[in-house]
Amino acid sequence: MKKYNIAVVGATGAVGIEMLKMLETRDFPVDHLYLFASSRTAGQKMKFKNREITVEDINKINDYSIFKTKYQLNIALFSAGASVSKEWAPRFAEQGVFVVDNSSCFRMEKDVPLVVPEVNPHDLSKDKKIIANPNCSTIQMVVVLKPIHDAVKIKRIIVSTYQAVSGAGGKALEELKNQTLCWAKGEKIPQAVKLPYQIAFNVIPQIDIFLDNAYTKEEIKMLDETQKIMGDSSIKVSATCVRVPVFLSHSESVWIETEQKMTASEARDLLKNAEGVIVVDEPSQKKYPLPIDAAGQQVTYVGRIREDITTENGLVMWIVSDNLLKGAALNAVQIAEILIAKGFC
Ligand code: L14
Repeated sequence: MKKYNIAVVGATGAVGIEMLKMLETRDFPVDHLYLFASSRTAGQKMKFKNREITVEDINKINDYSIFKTKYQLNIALFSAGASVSKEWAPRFAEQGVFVVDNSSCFRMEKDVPLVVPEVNPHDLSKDKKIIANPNCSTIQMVVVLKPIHDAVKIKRIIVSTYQAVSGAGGKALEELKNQTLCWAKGEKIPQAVKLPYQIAFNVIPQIDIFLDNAYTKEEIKMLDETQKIMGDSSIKVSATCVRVPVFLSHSESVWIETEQKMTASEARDLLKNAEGVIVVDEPSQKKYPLPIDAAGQQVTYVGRIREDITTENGLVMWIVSDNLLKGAALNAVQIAEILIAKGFC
């Protein structure tokens, strides 16, 4: 079986670490693996299968042709923030390397496919070297909604998210841990640094910056990205994105209005057969998706499916998935798997 040379840029970050795990647990056909990060964490050693790989400082590379000649890279997985992506993704792509970029940098560019493998793998092509990995909250929502949209056409989505702290990175995770420990010891809780306010024992209705229309950027990403991935600019999305004191997995309360009616039991049957989706929906048994159950899992869970009592063609549901896996690292690795399966590299 052919093997491929892979780079991970941002390897030491919360998502980068999961990218390595996904490549390993999914038995991705890796030949050489190159790890890059900024000078802050370069030099660190990371384990991959039985190998120990030293993280290289990306800023020490000034001859980009080595991505092709010396490293012979096929695919680079990026998760080092939008500014690194903006600078470095084109330098890899110009050397013929496919870049799967987890940042928001290129997502809405016309010639950049924005891909969720269960939804729009057909948007990938051999000559579009930069591919964007969507926002975590958007990915888990469209995986569940696409089969419903295909069946009865979704007109409108109203969603509130309950987003885990890991979305804001490893330092934010430390912040939640530390605040909780201080509280438990009866000590004064230190000032928040990574998040806008104390997150322990709190919820914060702000993720990313505010825009002129009073929505946050995260909320507008859910609108723009849903339309692009679903290939339908008529779908309306109004989101409220909220940070909750959960380590892993985003949860979402999702209300949809459809053109034709779909009953809750029809939706359940449809979603039972949907790729990457597991229905957990037995209220009488107290069974519904929980973030602590979704953490570490490679699927998206949906439950609490019910017919809306305020409108004819409405459904309400609860969607949960690991934000670092399907919301980031897993989706990126799945895109890489499709590039290989289609023979693009
Ligand atoms: O657009 O939970 O990819 O802080 C991913 C992490 C948006 C914010 C993105 C979070 C970001 C999100």
